[in-house]
Parts: sequence; C-alpha cells; structure tokens
Amino acid sequence: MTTRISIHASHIAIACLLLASTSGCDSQPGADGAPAGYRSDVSEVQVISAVVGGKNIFIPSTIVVVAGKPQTLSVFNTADKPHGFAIRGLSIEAVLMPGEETKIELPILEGSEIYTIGCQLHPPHRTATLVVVPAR
Ligand SMILES: [Cu+2]
Repeated sequence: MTTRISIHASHIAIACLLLASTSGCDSQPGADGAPAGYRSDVSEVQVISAVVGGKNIFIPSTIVVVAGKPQTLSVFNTADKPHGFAIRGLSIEAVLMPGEETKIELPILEGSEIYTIGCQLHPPHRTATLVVVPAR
C-alpha cells in the first residue's frame, strides 16, 4: 500500500517560482567560469527505514536533492513496526507503516541548505541528513 503526503510550498519556494518565471533560479557561474550548481535528472529518491546492528537507520543516511524542482522521497519501511520520518526544518512529518512505501513530496527547495531527518516516534532512532544543492 502506498501513502501519499503533499507538502505545501513555503514562502521561499513561492519567491523562487516567481523568479523562475522571469529570470530563472539558476546559480551564477563559478570563479573559473564553469556553471555553479548541479543538473539533476532525479525526480524520486528511494530510501529505506531498516534495522542494522540493532539500530533503526535510514538508508541512504545522506540524501542529496537539487533546488528548484519537484522531487519525491519514496520511503519503504522494512522494519516490523511503524517508524516516523520527520524533517522539522520543512514541517514534514510522516508515519511509515511496516512493509509499506510512503511517498513524501518535497516542497520546491532553495539550494545550499542541510536538514536533519529524524523519527518522531522514537528519539533514539538514528538520524539522516537532507542536503539541498543549488541547481545549475
Ligand atoms: Cu523509529
């Protein structure tokens, strides 16, 4: 079973969209003239919640997404009990049911931000990190 959760865009994302309609949200070229930022063909990142060595972890523990475009986290809970998936900095909080895939639609993000991902149901759960890199 798949659970889909929509997250409303932040004020920052709306500002970025407005900019995108006029001048684009592209980064400035780097000092060497090469384009700064990253081009990405990723629209969905697959993540699992798993027990390794007796610890609840997220794999991958560092998730990298690019700014300025819609992206989804598809999180599968391999454990035999529910776990949380919370990104407080983005006001995202989902419950991952055992044996189920949960789709989390990220808001359009600004680049150069790093967010902590945790399990709101179990504070000892190992955390993960969401890294947002600037788009080219
Ligand atoms: Cu947990």
